[in-house]
Amino acid sequence: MKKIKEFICTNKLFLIYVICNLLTSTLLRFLTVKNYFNIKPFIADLGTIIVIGSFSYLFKTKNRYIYLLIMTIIGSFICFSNSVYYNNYLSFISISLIGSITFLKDVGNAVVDNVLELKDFIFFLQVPIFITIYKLIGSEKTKSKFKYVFLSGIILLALLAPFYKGKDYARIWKNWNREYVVMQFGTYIYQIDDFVVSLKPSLVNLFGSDNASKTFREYYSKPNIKQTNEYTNIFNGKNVLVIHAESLQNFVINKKINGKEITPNLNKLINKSLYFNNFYALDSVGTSSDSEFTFSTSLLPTNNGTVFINYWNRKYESIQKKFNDAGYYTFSMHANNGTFWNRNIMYNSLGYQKFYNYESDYIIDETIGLGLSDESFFRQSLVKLKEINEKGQNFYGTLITLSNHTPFTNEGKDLSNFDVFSYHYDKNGKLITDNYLEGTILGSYIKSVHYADKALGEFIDGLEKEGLLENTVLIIYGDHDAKIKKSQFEYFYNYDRKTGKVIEKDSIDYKVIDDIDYELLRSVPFIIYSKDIEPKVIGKVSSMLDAFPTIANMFGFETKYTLGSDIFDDKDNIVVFPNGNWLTDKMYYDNKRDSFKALEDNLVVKNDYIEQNNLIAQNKINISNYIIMYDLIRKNEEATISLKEK
Ligand code: GP9
Ligand code: MN
Repeated sequence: MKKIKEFICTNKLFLIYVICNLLTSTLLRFLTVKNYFNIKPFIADLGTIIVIGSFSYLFKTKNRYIYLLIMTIIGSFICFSNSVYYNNYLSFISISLIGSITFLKDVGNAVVDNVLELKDFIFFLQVPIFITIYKLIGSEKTKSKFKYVFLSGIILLALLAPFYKGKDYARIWKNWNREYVVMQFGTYIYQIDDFVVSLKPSLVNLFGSDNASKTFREYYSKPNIKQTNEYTNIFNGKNVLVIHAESLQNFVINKKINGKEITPNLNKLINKSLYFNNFYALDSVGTSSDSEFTFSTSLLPTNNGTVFINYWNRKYESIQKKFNDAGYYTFSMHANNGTFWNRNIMYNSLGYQKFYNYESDYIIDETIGLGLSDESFFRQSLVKLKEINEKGQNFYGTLITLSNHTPFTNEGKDLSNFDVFSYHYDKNGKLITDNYLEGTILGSYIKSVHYADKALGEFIDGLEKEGLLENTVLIIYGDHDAKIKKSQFEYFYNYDRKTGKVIEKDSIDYKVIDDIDYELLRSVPFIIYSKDIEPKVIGKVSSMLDAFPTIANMFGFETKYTLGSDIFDDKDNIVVFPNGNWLTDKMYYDNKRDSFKALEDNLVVKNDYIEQNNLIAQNKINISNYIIMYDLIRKNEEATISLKEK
């Protein structure tokens, strides 16, 4: 006790450093993942802070302060960036993303408006506190305690180690569920872990590739006999236009406000199409680019960086290559910089023959948000499509929209005048106008979607007029959700339009939106239209991973490495999210919390069911990552060729 007291009296600065950093990292967890009652990350942070701080004792007394101050500033910066990142992506920042950080610049105001919040700056508070205390107490001339302090930090961590399960260690090694690692191991271990894991791609070809190849071979060893179904070959010889609809979420479809449809044109099209209304984008930190990647390859986004940026030089089996092989002209059209998301490079790997993009192919005559307005983009694209069609060769083209991108306004102005006010009569019969969604992000989003729908409607009319729909399959998907906060949906669904007030939280009519409801709300529409298709709504769960196998079947293509399923195959489907959560028609499983939500009444859950699906999800995530990181498709193809030559 005496020694401890003595240590406290003579090492005040060190203790202040520990307390400041511990409180700051704890605050980060409280404001993000909110795991207030888990002591493990707290101890893990404490141990790590002590170990890092112990190195200060290797310096002379006056330099110890400088070292601890630098560590405190780094600590603040880590917590600040994670907080900002979490506001936007509900996840923690990764070093492997540094390559994509330039995109913040292009998104411009969207970042400043939506991403930074006042609370993020609180993490820097510890810096002036630490400096002020140093000024008050000055340098402490104590003997170096490096050995003792370092060891006590290590012992603390060692004592904690048995409280983690094998599963926790597996996750720290793979680090694909970043929130989980922070929730269990605290902020600093996560950040160190991320650093190590992020270095892995560069070291990847040195280590682990044999193991990955073995797992890959085992996974694909079972013959994949594809059953035919009523959709097999139905589209042979038809052209394809895929519309990548920016931030188009499913909840707006067929929804009316004040008696008016938000998306009248999409609704009209859906009535004549195959409409998958329980469909999920599986985007990760690569947002738009992840959805393009998953749609094209039926592989998942990687948990290390972004495929379009970090793994563009791998070999992929892709929908574009299938159409190339079938003699089609394949292209993509997008009115943003071709370099955005590294598309100009990655498109060669996917197999596109041509990329019509902003720099060379579009006249920027009307700007909304990030660039050319959707209306102008579609107008100019239609002219190009006419020319392409006139050449007589079959084509497969993707059109990427832009206007419905966060912040869903154009320099602060709404994108359409869709009415999101609410009206009710008071007891004297006087008409009262309530703001309702006016002035909210959700309100701006709805107006923006209404604009995007109008632009799309004009495009479809244009295609029709030019006869381009006669022999063309039109495919539309929402690329990801709009990242609108849960509280906005709670407001939206609990607003009582008769009174102009939000229903009381304790009322039985109050619709609580929990984390899983929110995940389910993130669903996006997937639509396949063709003149001669029998319209149908497909309620079975499905995802971007299933797009390629489903479309391939309709055109009679065989696929070898796809991880999704043909949605029309007569079997249950599973949606595997890149963070390990999964969804079936029966339940949504939250991998981070090891909990689920039943989606069927009176569902009897067998443990086996969860275990089996966990295994399926794990396998798909692992195989996908292995293929991407270790370039296994290339290796496998090369091995097959050299075997044939022998
Ligand atoms: C940029 C556009 C938007 O060209 O596709 O990308 P996002 O910000 O949604 O990833
Ligand atoms: Mn996008």
